[in-house]
Parts: sequence; structure tokens; C-alpha cells
Amino acid sequence: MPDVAAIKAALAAQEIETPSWAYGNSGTRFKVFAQPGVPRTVTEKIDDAAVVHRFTGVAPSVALHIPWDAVDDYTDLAAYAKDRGVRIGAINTNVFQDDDYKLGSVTNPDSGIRRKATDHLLEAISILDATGSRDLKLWFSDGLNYPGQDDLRDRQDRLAAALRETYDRLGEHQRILLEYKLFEPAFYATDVPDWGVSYAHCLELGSRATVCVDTGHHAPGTNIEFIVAFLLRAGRLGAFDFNSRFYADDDLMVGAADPFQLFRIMYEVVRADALDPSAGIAFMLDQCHNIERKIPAIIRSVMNVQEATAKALLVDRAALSAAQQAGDVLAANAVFMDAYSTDVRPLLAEVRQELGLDPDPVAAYHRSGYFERIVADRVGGTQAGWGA
Ligand code: RM4
Ligand code: MN
Repeated sequence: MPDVAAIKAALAAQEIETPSWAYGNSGTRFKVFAQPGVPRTVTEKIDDAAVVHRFTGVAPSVALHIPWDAVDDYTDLAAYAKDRGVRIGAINTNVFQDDDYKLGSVTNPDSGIRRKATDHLLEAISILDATGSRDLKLWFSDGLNYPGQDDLRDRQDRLAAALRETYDRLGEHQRILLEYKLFEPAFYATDVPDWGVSYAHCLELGSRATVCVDTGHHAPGTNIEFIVAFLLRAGRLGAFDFNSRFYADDDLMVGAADPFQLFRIMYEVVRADALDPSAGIAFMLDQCHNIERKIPAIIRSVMNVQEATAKALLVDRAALSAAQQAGDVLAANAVFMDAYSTDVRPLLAEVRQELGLDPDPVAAYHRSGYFERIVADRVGGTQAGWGA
């Protein structure tokens, strides 16, 4: 029998971080469709993140992207977030949107450009110092479009040097989250293409360098839960960037394309006792809402992670282990599927009610009038967008 009280406590303690950029306008390279009420400033993004937390109760932090969210005073910004009932989470660096980075950032053949890129990473650590954030998230778009374009091996040396300098600047309680991505914008070779490359660099750096698994950044058919299990065992899983993909880096709502995969991932987290925030895994969303309304989509995404988590917590681990030991393939699989097939929505509704929240966060948000208010208030100025 599942220990319902323990499962509810685990769900109530869960923390899911939302990304500032998901609140802004976004689109594809074909078209960005502007929406009414979209934030113009980072403080308005934080306001929206606070609303997501208010209705879900489990989204107490918001990730920033620099320079999109650059301000003069980060201590003030952290205080602003605190006033709104949230905190600043991971600081995402951006060394992919400057003309200088055409041939790469930290792996660029030009040492001056490598210096500029590394300086940006170091500057981001000062932001961590000011906001009190723990995590510096590094994603490098660096790579090649054509065979022979640059030296694959030299680029690894350059990457290692920049990571070393960055790592050595970290404060005692700070970490590097090194993200990877198979392809795009580089189409022939990416300098950090997969978890193995990220993991190898993290091992070289030291214990405060960990891998960030973005669920959208793999080849089709990749067994992501295997990667998660491996990294958790090695103590090198630092974070998730959750989203859904059907084809490539689609950045759709987490749990929309493949809720079963999300359940399998969350099971490995539960299996490793790594769900509680004290375990140090950051559960972040990294999504864009191109055609749907942003705040309810983010609320829905948080709920999708909660549902996968609740199902993972429902796996009868004693029965599973017994079936595995007995070599009973079908019984073991049935334990998994029983948990996955459970409708956990009533359980989560109870968890929310016990937290003093509305059992239906999306409906409560729609009733709140917040959307109508931001549409009326946020007039003029320049709406935030992916890259602005
Ligand atoms: C990248 C990567 C990073 C995110 C940017 C916006 O593809 O996933 O995590 O910061 O997009
Ligand atoms: Mn990502």
C-alpha cells in the first residue's frame, strides 16, 4: 500500500523553477506572434512568475537570462523578487547572440573573442553573488557547419580552458550546470553535443560542476531516463531543463508530447531519493509559448511535472523489487504501468487544498482577473521577447 501521507508531503515540498523568457514573446525563425499583456521588464516577468507560484504553490523561483534580464542592481532585483514571494534561481548565460560569436564563443579560434565570452561567464558569477543564486547555467551554441571548418580537438581544449577559469571563480556554494545540445544552430558538429561530453568536462572541473539535462536536446529515441539514472548515480546531475519535443528542440510544454517519458524520468529521480530540494537537483522549465497564452501554459507545465512526479511516487518499489528479483518481467512492468495509469489528479487536488490553494490552478488563474489586469496595464514600452 502506498504511504499517501508521505507522497503528499513529497509533492508539497517539490520545487519547480520557471524561466523568465517563457513569459515574454517568442516564436520561430518564421514569425513571433506578439501577445497582449506580455511583460516589458524583468520585474514584470517576476510578477508573472510570482502569480504562477501563487496558484501552484510549488514554483518559488525564476531563472534569469543575461543579458535579456540585465539590470543595474541585482541585489535590488533579488529584493523585488522576495517581496513578490519568489526568489531568483539559475542565471543563464548568453554567448550566442552577438555577431562576434559567429564562429563560436569560448571555442572560437580568435582568442580575443574567447576572452569576451569567458568574461561574460565570469560576470554572470557576480550576478550569482548579488542575487544569492546557486547555479550558473552554461549552454554553448558553439559548433561547426562544415567538416574541416575548425579543429574539433582544439575546440575541446579551448572549451576546457574557459570552463576551468569559470569554475575557479565560483563561490563555495555555487555550481556550474553544463547543458548540452545535439545540434542547432550548428548543423555538422556541436562542441558540447551530449551528456557524455558535458559529464567528462564536469569530471575534469570538480564536484561543483554538474550536467543539465534539457529534455529537448537529444536525438529521437534517446533513452533520457537512462542518462538521468547514470548521472544521478554518479552524483553529477545538477538540473533539468524541462520541455517537450516532437521533432527537434521544439520547446513545447513539458509533459505534452510524452507524459510517459516524463514519468520514467521522474521515477529515476524518486528512485535516487533526489526529489527533495535538499538533494540539490534543480527542476527547471525551459520552454517557449509561441501560440498559447503564457501564464496558464506555465501553470499547466508545472502541473504536468507534478502529475508525473505523483505517478513516480506511486510506484510500489517493494513489489517492483520483488518482481525484479524473481525475474518476473511482466509483473515488474505491471507495477510500473499501474502507477503510470493511476489518475493522480484527485491526489494533487488534495495536496493543493491542504496547502490552502485552489485545487484547479488554471481555473483559479482565469477567475483571478490577472490577465485582464496586465492587458490593461502593460500598454506602451517594448514587450520582452526571446532575445530582448
Ligand atoms: C537554449 C538552451 C538554454 C536556454 C536557451 C534559451 O536552447 O536550451 O537552456 O537558455 O535556449
Ligand atoms: Mn535549455
